Amino acid sequence: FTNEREQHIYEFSKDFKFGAASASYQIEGGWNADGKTPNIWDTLVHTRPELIKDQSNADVGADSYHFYKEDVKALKNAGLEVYRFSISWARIVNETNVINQAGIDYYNNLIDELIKEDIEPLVTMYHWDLPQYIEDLGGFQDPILVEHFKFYANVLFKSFGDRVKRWITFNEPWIFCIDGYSSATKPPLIESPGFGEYLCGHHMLQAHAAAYKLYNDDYREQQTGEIGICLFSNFFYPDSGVSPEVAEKTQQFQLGWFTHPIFSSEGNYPKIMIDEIKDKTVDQPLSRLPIMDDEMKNSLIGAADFLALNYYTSRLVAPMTEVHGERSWQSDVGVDFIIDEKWEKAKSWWLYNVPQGLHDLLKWIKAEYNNPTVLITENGYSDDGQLDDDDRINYIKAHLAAIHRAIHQDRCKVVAYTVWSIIDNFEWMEGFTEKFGIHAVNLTSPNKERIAKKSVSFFKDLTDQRQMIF
Ligand code: PNW
Repeated sequence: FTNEREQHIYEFSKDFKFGAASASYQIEGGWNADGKTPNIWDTLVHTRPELIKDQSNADVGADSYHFYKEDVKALKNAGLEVYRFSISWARIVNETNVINQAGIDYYNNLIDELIKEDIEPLVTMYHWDLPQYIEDLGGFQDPILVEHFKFYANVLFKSFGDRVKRWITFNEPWIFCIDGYSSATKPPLIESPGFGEYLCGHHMLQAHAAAYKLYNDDYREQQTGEIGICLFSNFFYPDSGVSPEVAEKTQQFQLGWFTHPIFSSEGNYPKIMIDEIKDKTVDQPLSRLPIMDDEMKNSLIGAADFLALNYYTSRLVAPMTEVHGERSWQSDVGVDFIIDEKWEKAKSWWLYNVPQGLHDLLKWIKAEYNNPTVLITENGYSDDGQLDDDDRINYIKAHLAAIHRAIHQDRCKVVAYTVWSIIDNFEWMEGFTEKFGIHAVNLTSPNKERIAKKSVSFFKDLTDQRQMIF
């Protein structure tokens, strides 16, 4: 009688799509199969294995390169209607910019299998696995990235655009720019805080705009699809003694960095971000945040048909007490992030269950950008991999309830939800020590069986009945 909460029935219309997500490096294996060249993750796990928590790698892993049909069955078992997966750039284009037919064949087979089972392919073009040869040219710190991405995007639209109707250019630039080019906590391990992350973000935006324009100019009329970008965000609440303006500034620095150029009517980086970074660049004639000229600004305004949002958790914004280096994104924001002790923690050190943050974030997006179409493309819960994953079910239900409130109380245009993840997989620097899947994978068996967890029956019931009780 103490913790009893009033229960509600939440109904989801047929138009709201449920699915699951994955990413190429995390599930495929086949790291050097059939003409695939190395990417920055292959390089990291082979040259610096000690940086991965369990010294593991994804050379084979769940081996979706060979067992993709099992993934499609897993989706079907859960009654899911959308599969968000990513394409491995280094499988499609090799270092001499020659197209690798075996890579094209692999994704053709996967897409055809999905369509046969009536599951929509939702394709991420880039989920962190940059071909090593492009990194060797400077990667996201060099404008050459834009030309290479455009070439790659053209191959994807031409090869798969007859069947793929929703494209996502980049997954979570906030993470891969800061971790990859500023704090050196993920590949390519470049430590250039206060510069590298902004340069990376700038070229990422240019590459996004180039792909969007290419789709508009050469493919949209015939293929009639949509193209968006996938952004990660927390929702930021002010800690006691911190003003709402400071929490708002933080939101602009994290999500606004990429949404303001694309989804606002005025374009460019958020003004507060431009101003704050310039203020903190006193010894430099130029700001560390690259200047967006009018051409770039105009190429980005409106350059997305939807926002793909990855939401996992929230933070409280507190005065800065830790040192974040002389310069960095964090010291530019000028705050620390802390958590509320009441928040329930998952296995991942950063993941706390704060469903209200998703509702508040969706309201923020609606108000800030005139109610864009949003797909929740990642949300999920990590544990030790137990099949009775009640905590995961509880986390997912709470977030679906938050989405439901955002849709029905606030008229936010949320149209889909793809849970992270369809199967347990390689969790980046954490290796296989944290599990996010709704299916387990028998990694030691030759057939890599996918084993349904309890959360699969939750999704099966939800998609059958289009409602849940929570
Ligand atoms: C996402 N954080 O990354 C990625 O898109 C997935 O590839 C990944 O497996 C999944 O979430 C789970 O981690 C995140 O620190 C990385 O708040 C870090 C954070 C959030 C998401």
